[in-house]
Amino acid sequence: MTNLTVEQWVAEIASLTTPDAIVWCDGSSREWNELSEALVESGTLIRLNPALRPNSFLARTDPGDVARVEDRTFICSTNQEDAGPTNNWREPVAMKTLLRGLFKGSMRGRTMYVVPFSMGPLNSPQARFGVEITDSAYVVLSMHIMTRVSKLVLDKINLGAQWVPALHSVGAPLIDDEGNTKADTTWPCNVEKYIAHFPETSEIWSFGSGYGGNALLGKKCMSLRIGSALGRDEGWLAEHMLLIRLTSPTGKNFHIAAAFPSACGKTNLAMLRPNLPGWQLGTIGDDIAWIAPDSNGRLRAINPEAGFFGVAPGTGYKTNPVAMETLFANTLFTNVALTDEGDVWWEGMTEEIPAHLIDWTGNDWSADSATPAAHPNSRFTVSLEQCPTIDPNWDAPEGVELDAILFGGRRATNVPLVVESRDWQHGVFMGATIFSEQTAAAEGVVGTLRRDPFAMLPFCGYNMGDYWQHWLEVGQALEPQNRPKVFQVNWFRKSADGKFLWPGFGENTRVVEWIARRLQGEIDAREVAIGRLPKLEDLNLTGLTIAPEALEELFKVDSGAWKVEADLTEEYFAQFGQRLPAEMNTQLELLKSKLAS
Ligand code: GTP
Ligand code: SPV
Ligand code: MN
Repeated sequence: MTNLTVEQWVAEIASLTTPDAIVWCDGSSREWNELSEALVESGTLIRLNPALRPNSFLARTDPGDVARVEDRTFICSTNQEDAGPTNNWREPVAMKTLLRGLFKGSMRGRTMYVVPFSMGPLNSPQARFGVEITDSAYVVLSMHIMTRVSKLVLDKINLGAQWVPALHSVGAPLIDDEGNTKADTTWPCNVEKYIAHFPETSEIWSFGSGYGGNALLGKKCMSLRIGSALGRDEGWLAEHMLLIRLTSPTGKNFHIAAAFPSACGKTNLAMLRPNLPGWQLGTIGDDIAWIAPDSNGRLRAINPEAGFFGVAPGTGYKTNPVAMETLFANTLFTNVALTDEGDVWWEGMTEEIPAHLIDWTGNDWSADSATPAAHPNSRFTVSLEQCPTIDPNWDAPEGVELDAILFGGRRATNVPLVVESRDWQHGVFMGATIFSEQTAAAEGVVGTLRRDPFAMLPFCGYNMGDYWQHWLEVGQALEPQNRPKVFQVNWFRKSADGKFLWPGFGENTRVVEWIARRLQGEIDAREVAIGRLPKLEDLNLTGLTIAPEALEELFKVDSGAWKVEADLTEEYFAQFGQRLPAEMNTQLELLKSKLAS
């Protein structure tokens, strides 16, 4: 943690990056209006038709800056072992030297914004503070929505609260080394990108990208990578999880957190509109949960964010009506298509495809175009408060008591619709072994199956083996009856002809209903090698047409395929060496022996 005051740090960075002006941000609507108008003027934002979508804007990024850049993301700990085999490591002193070189003069001709923000309600014991310095006004606007930007944060820091210095530059100075002025572009960025984290000093340096998790530093950088390292040291968990309240017809509340890899359905489940009579859902968070033991010996969770940065494609009135209703106004869209009426469109938003659009690259588009109108990772940025299903306790400083944790991924094969773990240790094993098909949320080949333990592969700020150990310890410190129950779900299993076996979306209610009934101890389950499956008669299928063969396929546990999976797990675990918790091997052996019998 830095000993500098915010003023000292800002002065130091200003003398390094040499901006034209420094603006201290306060998160006010006046600031929003001024910055958004200036960005419309300069062409970075397009104001949408106010009659259709008031106070909403479209940004089109540089085509080379459209997603998180995982191979440019670094964990800079003194020892490489502490970053572990799943992270890109750099030695901190060398990295700082390299970064200082890049940041030198990087804000010439631009304004440097100082954005004090809180992750979590300002008065929550679980909240953590940060200050982002950025030369992107688009980032400031996004931070307004995604975090709590307030000068009150500076008061807290002045009174001694810890804070994370988070430095960001798009790396596109408007004056070159010879003093010549360059014309600005609508999406300045740099081909060279570094998203660097220093967990030992809780610092973030991000260079070259203006997009999403690369640039909105409160999100993945602070709330997950720095947050997970803080959580390890302080006894809590920073997780890539949605957070919901589920209420049964008899009024019993269940709080559920779920970790699915990027673009695997968190926002959709967080906004589920239950389609079974009497069940209700409250949205608390859609991407990140901070979980800590409380004085009652239970785990409590908050959503540290204040907004949604959600995937646009696939979001429509049929799949996610709650999201569609959330986006009625005050929304920042990035890389979606523009309609002739001045509104937005993306694949999957409506069944009817508009005859003409301007696509995310700014070109004319028609239904017979070869490329999608919206980028596959195009997104909406909108306040949680606009969500019609927002939970009344979504910003309660004390958070909510956690009853269940779900792990999921995109698996065309093997993984059943839902499996319950036998106990906490088995649940940690389930989380540690998640395999998922890669999506467009990060640069890389879409569809490749990769391990994404706890959906944290790109987000864990320290050695993944230590992280599993920390999970084991946090759970074991709780009385067994106080531990959340752990489940694995998979909405994405496919038939031999490549079709999804499960309708998903609103129909996932049937799965969470079963989970809630298990939590209440109302029903039994079926023991199999990989855990506990529903008895088919307990799964509420009223009103759903699904072929009996599809249902059977959804719950099929092919022991041959699972033996192969167990062997792959053994190979995967080997890379962690001494850092692999012994319990993980115990669980693997248990799985193998159950598969053999
Ligand atoms: P990040 O914001 O990247 O962390 O993604 P996310 O986990 O919040 O995923 P999101 O809910 O935005 O869904 C990603 C994509 O998966 C979208 O195109 C959705 O339409 C699709 N999707 C979500 N839930 C389901 C489901 O139950 N079944 C199917 N087939 N697709 C789904
Ligand atoms: C994810 O990729 O998990 C996201 C989008 O939520 S980003 O903020 O860009 O990381
Ligand atoms: Mn995410």
